[in-house]
Amino acid sequence: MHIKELCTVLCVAFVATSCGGSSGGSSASPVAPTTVPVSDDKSEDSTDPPETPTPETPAPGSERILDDLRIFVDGETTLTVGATTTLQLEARYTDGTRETVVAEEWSYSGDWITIAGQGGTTLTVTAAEVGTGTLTASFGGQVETVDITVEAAASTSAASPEGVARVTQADLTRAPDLTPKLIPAGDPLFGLFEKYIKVFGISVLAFSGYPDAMLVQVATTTAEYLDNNEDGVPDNLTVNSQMMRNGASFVLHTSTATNQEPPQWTAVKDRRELAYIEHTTMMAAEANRGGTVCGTPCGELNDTSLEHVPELFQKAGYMEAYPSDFMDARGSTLADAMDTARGGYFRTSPSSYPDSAWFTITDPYPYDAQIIEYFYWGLVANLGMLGDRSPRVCADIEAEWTLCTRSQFRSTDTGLYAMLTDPRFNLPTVAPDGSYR
Ligand SMILES: [Ca+2]
Ligand SMILES: [Ca+2]
Repeated sequence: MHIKELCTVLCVAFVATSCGGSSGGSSASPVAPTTVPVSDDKSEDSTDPPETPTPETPAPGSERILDDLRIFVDGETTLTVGATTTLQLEARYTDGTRETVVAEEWSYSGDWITIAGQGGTTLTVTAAEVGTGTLTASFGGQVETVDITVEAAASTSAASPEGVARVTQADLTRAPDLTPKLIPAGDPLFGLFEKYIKVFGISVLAFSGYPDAMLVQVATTTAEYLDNNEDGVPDNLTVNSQMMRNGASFVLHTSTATNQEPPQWTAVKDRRELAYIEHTTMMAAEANRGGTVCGTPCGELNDTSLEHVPELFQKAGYMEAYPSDFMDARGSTLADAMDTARGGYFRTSPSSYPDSAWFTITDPYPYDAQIIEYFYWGLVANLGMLGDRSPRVCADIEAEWTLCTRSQFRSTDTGLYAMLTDPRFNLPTVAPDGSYR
């Protein structure tokens, strides 16, 4: 193996340059340097930042004598494939002074890392493949070695320390398994939630008592919206990465009280184990397969996931991935479209709107909440999920939204329609039908 061959060379160099020297800190064994863990050698120093180089220069006529070298690693000495770290070399002198120096030579054993860059006193290395070995620097006739381990990148796709329900990098591009899974004993969320399904960048968390069939329905709707062409990968990876980073989660509960926080959520929401979740959308047990946006008022089944999934991917995904277009504040492209739809800018809902307005919500929502609502109405109208699907819905919603059919929406709300069809955003073009792939 490369490691052995090159290590032999380095060991020879090590013996030749350090035997009998005053290199007290360099305890790497000349017999088997790759087996000496750096933590045994300099556990106090190796991961600390180097002290500020001492600027003092030797007094005239005197000469500093090099006593020791130390390699400082920025971050971990265990890397994953593809990770980068930086190293610096510090020279320590017999008079107690020390300084960061430019190594005369850096070398390493094997192919497990590559030198990605060298500038001044800094060396940048990238982990190339799984392996362990040493990285060596020479200066002033001495040699110093640090052990580095490279682990498989797959380790980053293992269950997160935040628990099995936390979306990982690997989940982002993996076709979701739409069967409910129990939070296992020992998991950080065990006892808080009962079960979960992960769908690309979103985690669907359900409290105990939530019907499995509805959990599956929420996850299915989520998959259909996020992977609208149903090819097994999300249509907008940027948006899903954003949702992964901020822990976007559905919280499925069994409370039937409307307009108040579900007690099951109140009981756990401030737990430290849930601190990674920055965006949530609550959903009661009204996600019926075959249901519609209109639901009961139209004599149909409710499926509130059709409304709530767009709400979460707007606020936790699109808004943060494309702030100038989707931010829930005045001045974004979406906000401008909404102001047109309401016949003007209204910071809070007015009691009446200009006759030209078609988004005429009077519920006392703040401006940011109105934008999420507006985005939802436009999206589902464009997907034909209102009057095209449930003709009776038009009368039910007309106090708030009057563009009931797809054709009404497209011919009137040209601002939002342009956003929904902008190829940069890859928004859904087909209504979810309860079946994914
Ligand atoms: Ca897709
Ligand atoms: Ca489908």
